[in-house]
Amino acid sequence: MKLLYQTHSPYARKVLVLAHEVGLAPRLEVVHHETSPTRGNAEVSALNPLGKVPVLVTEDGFALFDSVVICEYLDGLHDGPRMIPEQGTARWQALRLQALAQGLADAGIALRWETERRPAAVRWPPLAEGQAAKLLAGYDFAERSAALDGPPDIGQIALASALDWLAFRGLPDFREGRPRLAKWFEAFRDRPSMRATPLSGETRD
Ligand SMILES: N[C@@H](CCC(=O)N[C@@H](CS)C(=O)NCC(=O)O)C(=O)O
Repeated sequence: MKLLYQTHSPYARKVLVLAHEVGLAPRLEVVHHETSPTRGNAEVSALNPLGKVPVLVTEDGFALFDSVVICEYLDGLHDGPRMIPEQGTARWQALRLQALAQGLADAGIALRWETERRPAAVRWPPLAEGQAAKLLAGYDFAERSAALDGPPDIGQIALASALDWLAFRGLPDFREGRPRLAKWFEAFRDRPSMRATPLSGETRD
């Protein structure tokens, strides 16, 4: 399978961390792609009309996006413990935490547009403040979340991928005043799946 990836994407990293966790990483050909709405990437856009990574091309040649769908697909390809719990509270805790993590990454990207990516003349500070507020509220929610307990699952993988990216980009610090989240993250970051997938690189708009 081919994974159209990006070394500085929290969404692409989530997919690759999951692949490592379930033993599927050796079956992936990982290819880095730069993407930005201001600079089209023809190869990515040919497979995903939204022009975003990650995209997974399956062994049947079917192109899957986005990261939530790819994770679900990969989780169906192995015989180990499911990263997306099949039922009960564990399922909804994990999926809700994944949704939170997706939203944190989305807010972080939106904040970066308002603080550095968009030309200074067309930035709007109230929008930056609103996105930063979402990050802080999301961190507080994660600090209180029961989903941090228990074995690794899609929620934890998504959250660790989002938080590590937010720290990598110097966005508001999730550790400050949140000791439980900070401790959980430090432990999760040490997992081989996280160590095997370091973030690097700059966005090119
Ligand atoms: N909801 C998507 C988000 C993917 C996404 O935003 N990827 C970014 C890289 S971090 C991208 O390729 N952006 C290019 C663009 O917005 O045109 C997912 O979970 O896969």
